[in-house]
Amino acid sequence: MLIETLKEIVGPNGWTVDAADLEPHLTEWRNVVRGATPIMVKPATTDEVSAVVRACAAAGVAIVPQGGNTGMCAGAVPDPSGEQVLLNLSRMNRIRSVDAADFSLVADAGCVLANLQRAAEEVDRLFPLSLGGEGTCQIGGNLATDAGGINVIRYGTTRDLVLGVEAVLADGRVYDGLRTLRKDTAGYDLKQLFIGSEGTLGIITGVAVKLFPAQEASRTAMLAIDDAEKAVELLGVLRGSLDDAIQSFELIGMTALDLVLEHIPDTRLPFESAAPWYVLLEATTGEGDRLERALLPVVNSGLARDAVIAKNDRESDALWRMRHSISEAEKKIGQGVKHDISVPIGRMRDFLTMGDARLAEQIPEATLVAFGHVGDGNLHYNVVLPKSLLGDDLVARRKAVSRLVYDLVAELNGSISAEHGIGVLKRDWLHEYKDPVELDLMRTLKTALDPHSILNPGKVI
Ligand code: FAD
Ligand code: 2HG
Ligand code: ZN
Repeated sequence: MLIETLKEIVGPNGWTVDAADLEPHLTEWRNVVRGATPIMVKPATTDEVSAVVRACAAAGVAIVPQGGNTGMCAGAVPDPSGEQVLLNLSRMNRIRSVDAADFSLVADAGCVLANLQRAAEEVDRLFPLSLGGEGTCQIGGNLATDAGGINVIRYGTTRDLVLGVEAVLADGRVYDGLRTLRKDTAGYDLKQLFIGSEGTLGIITGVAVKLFPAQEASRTAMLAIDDAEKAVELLGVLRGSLDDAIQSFELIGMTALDLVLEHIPDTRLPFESAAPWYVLLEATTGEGDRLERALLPVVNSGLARDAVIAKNDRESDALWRMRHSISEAEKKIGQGVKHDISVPIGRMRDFLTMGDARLAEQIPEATLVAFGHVGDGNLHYNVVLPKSLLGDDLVARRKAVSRLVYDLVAELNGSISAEHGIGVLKRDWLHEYKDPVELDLMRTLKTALDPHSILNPGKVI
C-alpha cells in the first residue's frame, strides 16, 4: 500500500524497484557496507519530498536520504532489513537563482557541487567548496556531512559557506530557512541543525550559499620534505611570507603517492628522487614571482628538500590529479581502516610522532597511508592491514588500529571525524569518545525533531 502511494506521489519517472538500477545505490563507493530497500524514490520537488515523508511517517517506515553517494561512512546506504525507503535527491538538480550583486546562490539540494561552482563562475564569482568527489557529490550531501575539502584553510568548511536551508521535517512540514541574509539574530539559528546532521534531523531540499569574488590567478607548488612534522613548521613559515594567499595546504605521505604512481595511469613523480613526505599547495599569488620568492628560503634553509612550481594549468592539473586519486588508488589495495581525524594544528606534530611510534610498536604489520588537509589540522590517517589477515582476526585487528588512533586523538583534544561524518561506520566509536553530555544533547535534539525515528535511523546516534 505504501509503495503504491509513493509511486503515485513521484510519478512514473520518480521511482525504481529494479534490482540492477538499485544496485549502485545499495552500497557505498568502497563496498564496505551493503543494504536493501523496497523502493528508491526520486522526488522532483520539495512538495513531493514532503508528501513522501508524510506517507512514510503515517506508515511508520524509515527513510534514508541519498545524495551523490560519495560519502565515506555509509550514511546514505539503507540497512539490510529491506524495509527502509531510499530517497534519492538527484532529480532535484536546479540552480534556483544566482545573484552576483548579493554574492549568493540558491540551489536545489540535489545539484551536483561542480554545477554550483560553474554557475558561480558564469557570473564572475567563486563558490570555493572543492573536493575530490565534486563531479558527483551534491550540495545537499555536502551540507548533511559538513564537507571540508581543499579550500578550508581560507574559506572554512561547508558550514561557513551556508546562508540558508530549506528542509523537510520528519512530519512532512517544510522548514523554509532559505534566506540569503548575512545577519539574522531573530531567534535560534535553526539552519545549523541540519548542517552535519547526516539526514537524521531533516531532508535538505534547498540551499542558499555564499559566493566570493573570482580569485586572483593561483599557482600550484609541490614540496618534498623529510618528515611530516616539518609540514606544520613549513605552513607557519609560508603563512608568514604569503599570508592568506595560501588556499590549500595538503600533506601527502610517500606510501599514498606510491599507490597513486602504481595504480593511476599517466601519473609521475615531479622530483628526481623520492621523499618520505610531500606538501601540495595552492596560492593566489598572481602572475609575478611571489611564490618563487617565498619558496626559495624554505629550500635553502633545508626546511624543504626540494620544490617544484607548476608552469601552467596542465602541470597544475597533473599535480592535483595525483592528490585527488589517492582514495581511488588506496581502494585498489583493499579496504584500509580509514580515520578522518582532526587535532589542534599545534598538536599535529605530536599526533604524527606519537601515532608513528605507537603503530610501529603495537601494529607492526600495518602500512600507514596518511594524507590530508594538514593546514586544517585534519589528516586521513588510513591504515592498511596485510591481505593475509581474514575473518575475526581481521575484525579484531581493525578495531585495535582504530582504538590506537582514537585514543591518541582523545589525548590531544581532537575529533574522530573532521569532515566525513559518522554514518554507521563510526557510530559506535562516537558513543565511546564523545562527551556524555554532548551525546545526551544530540539525543534530545533527535527526539525533538524526529520523535518516531523515521529519518535515517541507525546513523550517527
Ligand atoms: P551522500 O554520500 O549521498 O550522503 C552523505 C550523508 O548525507 C548521508 O548520511 C545521507 O543520508 C545524507 N544526505 C545526503 N543528501 C542529503 C539531503 N539532501 N538531506 C539530508 N541528508 C542528506 N569529503 C570531504 O569532506 N572532503 C574531501 O576532501 C572529500 N574528498 C572526497 C574524495 C573522493 C574521491 C570521494 C569519493 C569522497 C570524498 N569526500 C570528501 C566525501 C564525500 O564526497 C562528502 O562527504 C560529500 O559531502 C558527500 O556528498 P554526497 O552528495 O555524495 O552525500
Ligand atoms: C580526501 O581528502 C578525502 O581526499 C578522502 O577526504 C579521504 O579516502 C580518504 O580517506
Ligand atoms: Zn579529505
